[in-house]
Amino acid sequence: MTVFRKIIDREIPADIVYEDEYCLAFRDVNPQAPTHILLIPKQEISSLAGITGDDHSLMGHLLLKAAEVARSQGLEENGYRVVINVGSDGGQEVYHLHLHVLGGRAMTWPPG
Ligand code: DGP
Repeated sequence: MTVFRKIIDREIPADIVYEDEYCLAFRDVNPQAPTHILLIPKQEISSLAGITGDDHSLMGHLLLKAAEVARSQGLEENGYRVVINVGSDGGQEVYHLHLHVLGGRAMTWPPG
């Protein structure tokens, strides 16, 4: 079980900004931008590499909600970045699929 399951189950606190039947969004404990939100499915999927065809509507839902959360946080005008880290080279630390929604500053490219 990961720390994100404990957040879903309210076993540990988080600053939750959005929740529905399928997903939860909360502020990253170690923000890398003025606004840094994590959006996770309630279903336990370890990483993007673990999705299957059965997850296609859930994945679409997550992208729609990432855009909605960004809009609700006032990020739409200046733009923002959505990131999914996958595996060790991708920098993934928590093995429960999550989308990072980052904004409030100009992002650089290429990413580190
Ligand atoms: P990643 O490297 O893509 O697996 O990102 C994991 C993120 O999760 C990282 O930015 C820090 C965040 N994080 C880890 N533990 C907690 C926690 O207990 N609460 C919150 N809010 N964020 C956490």
